[in-house]
Amino acid sequence: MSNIQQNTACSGENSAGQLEVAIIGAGFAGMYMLYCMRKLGLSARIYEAGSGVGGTWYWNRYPGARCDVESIQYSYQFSEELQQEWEWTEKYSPQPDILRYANHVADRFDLRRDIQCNTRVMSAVFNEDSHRWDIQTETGDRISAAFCVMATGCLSSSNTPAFKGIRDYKGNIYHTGKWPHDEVSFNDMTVGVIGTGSSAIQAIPVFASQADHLFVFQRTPNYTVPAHNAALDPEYVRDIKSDYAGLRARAKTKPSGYDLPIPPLSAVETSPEDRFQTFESKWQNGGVGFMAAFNDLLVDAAANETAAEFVRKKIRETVDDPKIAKLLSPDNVIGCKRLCVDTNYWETFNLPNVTLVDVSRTPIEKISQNGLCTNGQEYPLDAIVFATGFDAMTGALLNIDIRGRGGQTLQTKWEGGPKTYLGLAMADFPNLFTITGPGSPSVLTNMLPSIEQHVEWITDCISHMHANGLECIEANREAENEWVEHVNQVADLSLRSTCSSWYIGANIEGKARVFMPYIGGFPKYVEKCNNVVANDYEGFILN
Ligand code: N01
Repeated sequence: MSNIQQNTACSGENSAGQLEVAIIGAGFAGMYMLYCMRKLGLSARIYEAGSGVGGTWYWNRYPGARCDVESIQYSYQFSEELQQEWEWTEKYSPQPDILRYANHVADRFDLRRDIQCNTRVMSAVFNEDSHRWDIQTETGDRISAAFCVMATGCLSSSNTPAFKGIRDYKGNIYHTGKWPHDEVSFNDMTVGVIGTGSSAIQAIPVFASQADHLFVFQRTPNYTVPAHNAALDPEYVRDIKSDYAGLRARAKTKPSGYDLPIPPLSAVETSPEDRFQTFESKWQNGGVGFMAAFNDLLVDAAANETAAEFVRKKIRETVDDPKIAKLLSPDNVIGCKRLCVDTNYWETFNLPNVTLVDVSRTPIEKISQNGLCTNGQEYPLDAIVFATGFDAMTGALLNIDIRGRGGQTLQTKWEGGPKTYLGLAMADFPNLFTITGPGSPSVLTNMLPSIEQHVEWITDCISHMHANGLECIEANREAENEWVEHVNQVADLSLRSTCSSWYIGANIEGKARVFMPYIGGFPKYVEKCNNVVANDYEGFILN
């Protein structure tokens, strides 16, 4: 690991004015974008709402938070030196390690002098006279930029359901996606957690180890597989580092952008005994690779049910009380909502200080002064944790007042669901790019390679424009419509589009129900992006 002194703050001083590229967000996407713009010799600056870099890993610092994609792969590949010098110590790194890595990158590449923290962007308006973006921040900066790059993240706008009485509650309320920087201790407290998604499933075993009593308010049970996290074997790391490029190249041939072998085997065509052995070996290996046991788990309902029933059996075997086991057992498609990865989640419900409260039929009525009310009963609580997820993919963008040609707002354009060309750009919003926007593979892939692919595409595009004296690039409406239609069509081929998940916006009241990420897989998507360039930026208008 480098001994460069880590500076967790940003050092970019407040400065308003003219920029070539304004970048919104200092997560992994924003930082790499800044790095690439500097390489092109362009003036670029990041505006970041938080007080430090790291994006998701800056905000989601709840106990138990870790990445469930192997860190060896959930990392940048643009710098061989960085790959070689950084030492991941665990298979699935905890949040503090990933945040340390983000800070290391900021220092290693001297990014901080162009990162302005504590600066929330409120609006970005395309000025049709100057052909530039006029950007305003909450702190009063006014910036004019030729290009505006939204690196705002897919899961960064937290969702707090508007329960009655929240304001009257006397205890502390936390959201996993906006966890305080100071240490939170639940020792000797009675704590309630709302939600049983990935965040809750990681946090619940930790809360249970601290709290006097933990109440888990569950609306829908979720499938989870064990992480079997472990320290990384230095010999394995040496092997990877001796051919990191090989690993990265293999990963890019996989739909998930993650090097995970997918056997050419169908679950329904495999004998029950062999099928069980395959699931068991994937289970013992741990992690999201469980869904790669067979090639038909996400396209064939009968195949999917074999995996679902395998997990339900594990729940019955692990949880002592059959009634609790039943309540914890999902009955829908496994992998439809994002599969969770845990450490001792089911086991936690055998502890005497943990109570599962089913709110599926009797929703949470209100938050009272002293706790939470459901089914006519008040649960007195010293603290409540909302593990209630995010307004995914579109929330962070729609929180900014973005206006394109003719003053058209993004809110209006996306009324019926997000519309983009390749998840990268939009008709009527010239010179505005979204990194891992809706309509790109993003959340269905390993985010880091997807981010790098987008940043490099945008960088090549801006470089092309400069080389050819071009001022504006904008998706053409027909190409955008065709892409949106294609994104919907491929979504329909997968079981993933069949349930009420955040992928289709179902977790947010009033949000249009559209399957937002592109499910066609990383290689197909990259091929499409490359073909667009090879065909002279097909589907874009340049002038
Ligand atoms: O959020 P979620 P999350 N009353 O939306 C419940 C990524 N991630 O933060 O299912 C009662 O999955 C809701 O219930 P239901 C990952 O991509 C990655 O956990 O809507 N309950 C659900 O149980 C993940 O998918 C890692 O019925 C209410 C929960 O809140 C994504 O982030 C770690 C409710 C929300 O679950 C989001 O995960 C963590 C209400 N009114 C997260 N409203 C990695 O390791 C909502 N709920 C990489």
